[in-house]
Amino acid sequence: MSGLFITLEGPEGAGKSTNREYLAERLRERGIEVVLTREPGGTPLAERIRELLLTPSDETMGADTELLLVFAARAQHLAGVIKPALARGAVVLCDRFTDATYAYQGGGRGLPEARIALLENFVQGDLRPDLTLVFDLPVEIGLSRAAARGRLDRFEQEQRSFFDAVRHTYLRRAEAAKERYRVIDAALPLAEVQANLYTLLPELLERCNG
Ligand code: Z5A
Repeated sequence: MSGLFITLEGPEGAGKSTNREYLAERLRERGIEVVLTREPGGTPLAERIRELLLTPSDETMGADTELLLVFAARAQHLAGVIKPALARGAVVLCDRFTDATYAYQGGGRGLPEARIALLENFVQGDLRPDLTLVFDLPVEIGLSRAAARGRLDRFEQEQRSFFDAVRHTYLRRAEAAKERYRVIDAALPLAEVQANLYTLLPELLERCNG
């Protein structure tokens, strides 16, 4: 595959969607084809699975059910959007991907990493993001940004310890594979976050051309 697969990760309210638009603009103004997408979701069927995952319900969803739904949506998304875009050389900017599964289903729900890795290999083969931007910020700031938006989704209703584990998992993964991850301080004012993202552009452009 000749495109570039960039994922944006981090806890709720970290600014992934806002900064995904910013990065897309910077790349498009240089004539690069950018595909913006998100997980769970990205295709009509995967968006229906997203609804199942995010909508609070009286029936408790089992952790393994949640894991399988996440990967079912991912399989659809990969086949329908991500792989075709990479095959024609586009840059794919994806709001969350499998790092979120390690963070939420692994860290948050406590599922074994080996179980996640098994599904990762099954669904993705050897496809992994080329670059992952982790937007990091203290849990309370992210939750207050999410709360300001109104009704909380099924994940946002979790306990504080869940979000601590999510953040810790992201940072641990970024520390363990520095060549793939860039950690961005998302607690800074937006203009400063974007100034920091701007400094990554030469590297992104080099990878696009390489
Ligand atoms: N999930 C999972 O469990 N397993 C998986 O494998 C995957 C996902 C893929 C949906 O994600 C849920 O799915 C997610 C994990 C689970 N958990 N939840 N909830 P989502 O990406 O749709 O949900 P989210 O993380 O909650 O998105 P978000 O709250 O929209 O966050 P965001 O995209 O990172 O932030 P934003 O929309 O760009 O910004 C939020 C607000 O903060 C907005 O008003 C901005 O204007 C403001 N903002 C942004 N940056 C700043 C700065 N720097 N300063 C001040 N204010 C700012």
